[in-house]
Amino acid sequence: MTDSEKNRQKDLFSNDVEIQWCPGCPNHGILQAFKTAFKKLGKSPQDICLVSGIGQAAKLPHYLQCNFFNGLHGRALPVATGIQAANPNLTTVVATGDGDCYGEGGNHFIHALRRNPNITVVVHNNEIYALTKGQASPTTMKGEKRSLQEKGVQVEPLNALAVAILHNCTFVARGFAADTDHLSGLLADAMNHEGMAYVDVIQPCITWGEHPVKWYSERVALLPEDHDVADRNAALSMVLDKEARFRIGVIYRTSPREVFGAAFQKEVTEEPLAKMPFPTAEETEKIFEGFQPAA
Ligand SMILES: Cc1ncc(C[n+]2csc(CCOP(=O)(O)OP(=O)(O)O)c2C)c(N)n1
Ligand code: SF4
Ligand SMILES: [Mg+2]
Repeated sequence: MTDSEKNRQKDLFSNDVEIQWCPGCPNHGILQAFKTAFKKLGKSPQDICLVSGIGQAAKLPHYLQCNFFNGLHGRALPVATGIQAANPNLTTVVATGDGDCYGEGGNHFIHALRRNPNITVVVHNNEIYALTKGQASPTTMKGEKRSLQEKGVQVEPLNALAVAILHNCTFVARGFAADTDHLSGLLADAMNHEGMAYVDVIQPCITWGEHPVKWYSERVALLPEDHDVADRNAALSMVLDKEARFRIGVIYRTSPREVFGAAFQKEVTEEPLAKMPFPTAEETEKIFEGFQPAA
């Protein structure tokens, strides 16, 4: 490879959009991990579609050179499910926050687990609503203070990893935004997996969060070597164990099951929408005729 080819490959996913995250925010590490993972898999920008809602996490697709859809807060999962069913050749990836995915989009999260779309879901879990200045999110630990919860959060956090394992999500992992090398490996594995692959990323918020990155780095450790990723009970025990909440790696991985797009095509269309010819003007008119108000 010549130097100019190497540079082109290096910058394949970079664009010139000004990054709005705070300097030093570990979201920068997640962005880097995405670029490395795409390159590891030999992807080109046109192979990928990133989908997001609203929040600091949801800005990630702005900073990557590829297809993307940035929509409403909490609504990335149904959009990504539709995109993947319409064009199964795309590597469809959701970048979302703990508020976006488990709060406003919590209902979609549960039903995406049931449908099993062939997408990767990456949650920047900073245990806070960062964009709106530091309110508690569904993953804030009980007792921790936030900008609105001045006396500390009164309820236990949502255990989204346990919910995913219980609903037989076939790839469940935890990463750390400050360990970019490890995270890029997890993201590449997740994107290679058929079916919904879910990666919850510990992402300290250094502006509104309670602890600095160092506090997390001192606690984060790899899963034990003897952890059996195919053992669902072991995976569940791991995510129910509060002491193990900083363990990173693939927690649960099992054989793929039927993905939503395949089931959808059997029921509704003969082939993916992206492969079907555009209807002619006459055919389109005919479709609309069916929607005329009754006289
Ligand atoms: C329906 C709706 N409710 C609330 C908001 C306001 N809002 C924007 S971002 C956000 C929180 C985002 O938190 P999270 O998804 O954790 O992302 P982070 O900023 O922490 O990365 C909220 C409540 C909104 N835009 N739309
Ligand atoms: S507010 Fe927090 S999550 Fe948002 S960019 Fe700054 S450090 Fe990162
Ligand atoms: Mg958040």
